[in-house]
Amino acid sequence: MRVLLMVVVLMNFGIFFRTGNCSSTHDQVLSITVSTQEQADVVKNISSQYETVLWQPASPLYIKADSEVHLFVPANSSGIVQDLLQRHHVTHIVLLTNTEELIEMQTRNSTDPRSNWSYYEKYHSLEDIYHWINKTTQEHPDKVKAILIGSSYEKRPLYVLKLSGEEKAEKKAMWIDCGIHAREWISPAFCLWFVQHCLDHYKQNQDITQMLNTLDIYILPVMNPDGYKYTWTTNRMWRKNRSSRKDSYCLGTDLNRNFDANWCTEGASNQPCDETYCGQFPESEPETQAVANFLRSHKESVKLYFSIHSYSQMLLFPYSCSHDEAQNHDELLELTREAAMKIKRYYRNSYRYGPGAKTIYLAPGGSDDWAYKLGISYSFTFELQDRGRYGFLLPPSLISRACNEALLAMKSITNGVMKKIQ
Ligand code: 0X9
Ligand code: ZN
Repeated sequence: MRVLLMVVVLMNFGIFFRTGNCSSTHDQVLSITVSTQEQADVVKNISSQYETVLWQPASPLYIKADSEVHLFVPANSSGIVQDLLQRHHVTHIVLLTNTEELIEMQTRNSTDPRSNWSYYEKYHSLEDIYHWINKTTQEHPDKVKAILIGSSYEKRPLYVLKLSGEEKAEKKAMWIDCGIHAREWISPAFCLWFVQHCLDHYKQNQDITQMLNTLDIYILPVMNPDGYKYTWTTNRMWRKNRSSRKDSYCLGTDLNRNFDANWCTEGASNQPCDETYCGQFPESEPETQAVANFLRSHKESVKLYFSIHSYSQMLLFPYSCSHDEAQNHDELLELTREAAMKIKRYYRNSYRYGPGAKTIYLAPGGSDDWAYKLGISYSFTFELQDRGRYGFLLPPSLISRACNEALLAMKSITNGVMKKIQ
C-alpha cells in the first residue's frame, strides 16, 4: 500500500514538474485544455509562433473554447510557451517528451532483414516504397498492375496499383488513397499493408476473395510524395505538398483543401504560409489534378472512395465542406456506425463516426466531398490511430493493430455497399 502511495505521489510530482514553469531540453508535444475564448486566442497566438507545430486541430482557425489542442513545441521555445500558458492559467499536460526518440524508432532499421518485425510493421522511406511497388507488380503480375497517373510538383511519379481477382466484364471498382498529408505516416503504411494482406488472403479468406472478385481496387500508396520525402529528410512535422509560388516565401498547399468542393470557403486558408492553404485555384496542384483526372475518367466504375489519414480514430463521410446533409446520409451513417461497432467489439477501441463538418470540423476542398459530388455515393475519410497518445509518431509496433482496425471497417463498409450495388 505504502509503495503504491509512493508511486502515485511520484507520478503526480512528475506531472507537476512537466507542467511547471521550467523549460525543457527536449522537443515536446503538449495537450492543452482550452476553456475560454480568451484562452483560445492565447493558444492560437502561440500556435502560429515560436516554431511550434499544431498537431490537432489542423489549423488555428479551429481552436475554440472547450476544446483540446495538441501542440508540438521545440525545445528552445519550451520556456516561453510554458510561461505564456501559465500566465493565462491555461491547463496543459505534456503528452510526449521523447519525440526525438520516437522519430528515431520510426525510421530505424527500416530495411534491416534481421529485425523481428515484418516489412509491413515498419515505416518506409519513399525510395523503399517505389522499390516495393516495382517488386510487388513483378511478383504478382496476374493480380497487381501499376498505372502512372501523373507526377508530383517535384516531378516524382504517382503510381496507382490496380488490384484484381477474377477478370469480369463491367467490373465495379473502389479507390483508396494514402498519404495526402505528409506527416501521417500510418497512412502509406496502411496502403502497403492492405495490398499485402489482399495478396496473402486471396482464395484463403472469404471476405477478401469476394471483394477482389467483385471489385477492382485502385490504390494510391503515396499521394503526396514530395511532402512525404521531406518528412523523412528535413521536417517530420510537414503536412502539405512542396509547391511554391512567386509571391510567397512559404511552400506547400494542403492537398485536402485543393479539390473543387466549396473550394477555399470557411475552414480553409488563402494564406500560403498556413497549414490549410487551399492553393491558387481548385486543382492547382499536380497531385490533386492527377487524382481528379483519374477518378473523372473512371467515374462509371468507381463506386467506393476511401481516403486514409491520421490521427484521431474517426470514420467520416460527406459533407465536410458545408453543413448540408448528404442525400444518402442515413445509409452512410449506418455503414460507419456498424464499422465502428465492429472495431469496438473485436479490438475494444472507439472510433467516432459521422459527417465531417459535424464530427471533426468544417473543411472545404477535401477529396472525399469532391469524389462524392462527382457521383461516388460511398465516400469516406478514415482517421486511423491513435487519439493523441503518440499522434503522428505512432511506434512501429502499433502499425499492425491500426491497420487491422481500418481493414475491419473497410471490409464492413465494402460488404454493405456490395450488397446494395450488385
Ligand atoms: O483536415 C483534414 O483534411 C482531415 N483531418 S487531418 O487531421 N488528417 O488533417 C479531415 C478530412 C475530412 N474530410 C474533408 N475535409 N473533406
Ligand atoms: Zn490528414
